[in-house]
Amino acid sequence: MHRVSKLSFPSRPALLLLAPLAIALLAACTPDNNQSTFGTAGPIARDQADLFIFIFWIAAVVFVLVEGAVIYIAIRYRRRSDSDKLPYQTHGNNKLEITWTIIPILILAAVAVPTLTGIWEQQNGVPQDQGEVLNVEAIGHQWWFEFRYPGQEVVTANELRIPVGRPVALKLTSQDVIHSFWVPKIAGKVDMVPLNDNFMWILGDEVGTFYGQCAEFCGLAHAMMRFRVVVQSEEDFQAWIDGMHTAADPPVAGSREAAGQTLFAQNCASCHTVDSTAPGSYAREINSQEARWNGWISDIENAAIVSAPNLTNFGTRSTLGAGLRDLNQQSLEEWIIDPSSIKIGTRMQKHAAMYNTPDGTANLSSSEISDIATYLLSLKPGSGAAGVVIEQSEGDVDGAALFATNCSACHSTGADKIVGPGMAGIGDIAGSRVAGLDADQYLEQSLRDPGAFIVDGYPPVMPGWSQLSDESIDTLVTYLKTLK
Ligand code: HEC
Ligand code: HEC
Ligand SMILES: [Cu+2]
Repeated sequence: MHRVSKLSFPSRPALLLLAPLAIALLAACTPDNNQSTFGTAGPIARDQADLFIFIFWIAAVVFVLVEGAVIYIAIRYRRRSDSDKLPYQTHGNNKLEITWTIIPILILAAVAVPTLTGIWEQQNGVPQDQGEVLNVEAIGHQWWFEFRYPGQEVVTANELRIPVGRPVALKLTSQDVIHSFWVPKIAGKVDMVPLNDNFMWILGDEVGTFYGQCAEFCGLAHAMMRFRVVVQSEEDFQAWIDGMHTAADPPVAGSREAAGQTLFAQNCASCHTVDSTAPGSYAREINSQEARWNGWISDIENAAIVSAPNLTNFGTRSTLGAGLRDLNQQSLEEWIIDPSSIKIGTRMQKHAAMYNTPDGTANLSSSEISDIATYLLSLKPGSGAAGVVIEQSEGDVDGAALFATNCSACHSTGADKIVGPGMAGIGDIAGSRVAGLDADQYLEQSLRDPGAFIVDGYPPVMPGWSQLSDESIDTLVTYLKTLK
């Protein structure tokens, strides 16, 4: 007779080793764990957790009854002698079969009622009676989250701020592959699908910071694609919105921040916007992000630009690298030197020209890196009135600085194409672009009404500059003509 062999000896300690692992995994379920779905902080997550507990108890009862019966029958009717005689064989028992068909139907029906009503309410039922609904668009990117507030004209990344107790209607989408939006203690999970909008609403009913995580495998750094939801009092939230419309104070000439600003304009501004505070800059950032995306798509291997987190008022953020690290001078320097020391596979390291070095780390000295980090951390709402354009102090408008802050995201001062054409030699070309306009007229017109002439082969994404003073426009035109 064939005997089933016992577990061979060495595998038993291996099984014992699994016990601590199982305990460690279970520890993740304690309600205080940052990503536990049990300690909830909003009605959606609470309904989901309640539904889970309800189904869990039904499953537990079914488990105990079925396993109990199996064990009881196995013991009660075990083989007691060596006799090979078959026991009495039964086939079919209508009463029993009808019973065990009906019981699961009843159980599934009982589970379906709260499940379906829950799905319906969470997808369609943004409550209108709990204060004005806040609309937010969340966009997944490999490997970070972009958040746009169309009503407030604010765009930020990786830290979603919402007012406590107010419903937030989320439009979820993705720019590349499928991601999933999940904030275990507040709500989840809904897929973020390219070219397709999904909707959900959330509400945080406790002030605090909550962990979010991409919940759909999306490539190499999927597990490192996190974010935070910061639930704030209504006043703090409004103050944040106002701050996002307040430009940082320009760095003092000669300071480390000033050096950092120039280095940033040269190395980083083609992908990152830092000045989305002025009126009109929201639309501009959405255009730029689209243009960066198209730039990347058109040459995925060698593109010099790709859509990237907006860094406006970055100094007010608390995390770095999509929720991976606390943000401070040291972590920020590490990130700039070598993003993959914090997160593998970033498009920043793959495409930013400064990482084109033998070991892939930044082609900048440590003091330059430190200046850039100091500058980024200094980006906080300044003393200026809301919506001020970044210009140098009055009477001292410097063309290079104006260009660095307003134009260098899309134009290099050399021949390289970024989003728009490189500006080297523009003074010579400008006079022959449009019949009847000399160089000065053409350049000025290009700035005052960018839609008037579109250079062949480029997307019509150049924003208007109505917010720049006449003096600044003149200064820019003069500066452009110096670029050879
Ligand atoms: C080719 C485009 C590109 C360039 C150039 C670039 N970055 Fe980035 N940057 C990215 C992308 C994409 C990410 C998102 C990476 C991720 O999280 O996967 C990023 C992320 C960041 C972050 C983290 C943002 C956050 O929300 O946590 C910082 C800070 C940053 N970059 C700073 C810089 C600095 C400083 C420079 C110049 C020295 C620079 N970047 C140049 C594309 C770029
Ligand atoms: C969001 C990206 C973007 C920003 C920011 C931007 N531009 Fe442009 N610009 C473009 C694009 C794209 C073109 C080419 C298509 C067109 O003509 O509109 C262009 C064209 C131009 C041209 C015409 C070039 C030619 O060869 O005829 C000039 C001049 C110019 N930009 C100057 C500026 C200046 C100065 C600033 C800053 C105040 C600026 N741009 C900011 C995208 C941008
Ligand atoms: Cu993802």
